[in-house]
Amino acid sequence: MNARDLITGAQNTWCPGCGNFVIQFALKNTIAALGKEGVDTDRIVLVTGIGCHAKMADYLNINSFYSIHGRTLPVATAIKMANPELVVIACAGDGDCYAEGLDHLVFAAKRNTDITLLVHNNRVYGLTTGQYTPTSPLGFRGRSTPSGTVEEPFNPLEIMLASGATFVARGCTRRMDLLQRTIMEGIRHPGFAFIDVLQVCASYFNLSDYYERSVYEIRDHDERDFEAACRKAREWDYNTDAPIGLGTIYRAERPTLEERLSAVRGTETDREATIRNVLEKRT
Ligand SMILES: Cc1ncc(C[n+]2csc(CCOP(=O)(O)OP(=O)(O)O)c2C)c(N)n1
Ligand code: SF4
Ligand SMILES: [Mg+2]
Repeated sequence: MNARDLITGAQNTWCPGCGNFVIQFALKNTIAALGKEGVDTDRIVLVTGIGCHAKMADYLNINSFYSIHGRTLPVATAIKMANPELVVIACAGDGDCYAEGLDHLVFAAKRNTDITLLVHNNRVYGLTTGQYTPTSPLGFRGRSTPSGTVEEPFNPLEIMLASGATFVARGCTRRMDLLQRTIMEGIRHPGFAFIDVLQVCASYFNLSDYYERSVYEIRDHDERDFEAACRKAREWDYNTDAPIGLGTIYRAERPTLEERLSAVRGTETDREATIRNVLEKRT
């Protein structure tokens, strides 16, 4: 399928200037490029949460599952487990994935399920009109914090490194070409690929100028070096001014959850044998 055919006829309700358009464009081009390499578009499944980002499921003409807020990753994991042949891409919001669904994010990284996750990190609850999220900076004034938040944000890249993610990257909607390259790298990575996408929310947290002056493309960095990745992740704390590196900061090889399960499928583990013995004694 060519890139033009990947946009549906659904009425688009994203605000003018919303960074979601950039993510949509990058995803569409990536899927079309995969198609040219022989990846059947029918093998690709998109899973979304609930929020402005989630409308991607309505706007991209591919197999999709519009899930529920905070539960994007359990649904994506189930799809991959049921059919490991599928290419599973998940689009989640920062509220969706760093607040309500944070535990699922940590476990997806721990399990190394072969899913590519794009977090549309606009650092605000967009759909519900401007409440703060775990990555809003200290003092953010929004619908639920008119006097400014009193909480420090957390750094999702550090959380992912600590949780065992095998691919950790950051993109920004102010740098579409680099974002597109990073998404392709994430999809090609065999394992859980985490991409935090700094996304401009034109209506409730417009950081266009700030990102424009702060972001840079990471070069001369050893992605296989965990300590170097931690240092790179800590360069910017999502709060104070510092250069914001974009691109892949960490990559490692580890068997995926699906691979580990298929290795034991058909064989009886000690634990399964114990359970069977206990059940047989009962009957
Ligand atoms: C279980 C559940 N909790 C809360 C909500 C209400 N809700 C819908 S969207 C949303 C926030 C969306 O923010 P985010 O995930 O950052 O996505 P964005 O709109 O910014 O893309 C919330 C709290 C819901 N629909 N379901
Ligand atoms: S509220 Fe923000 S994230 Fe939602 S569509 Fe508008 S600009 Fe985009
Ligand atoms: Mg958000």
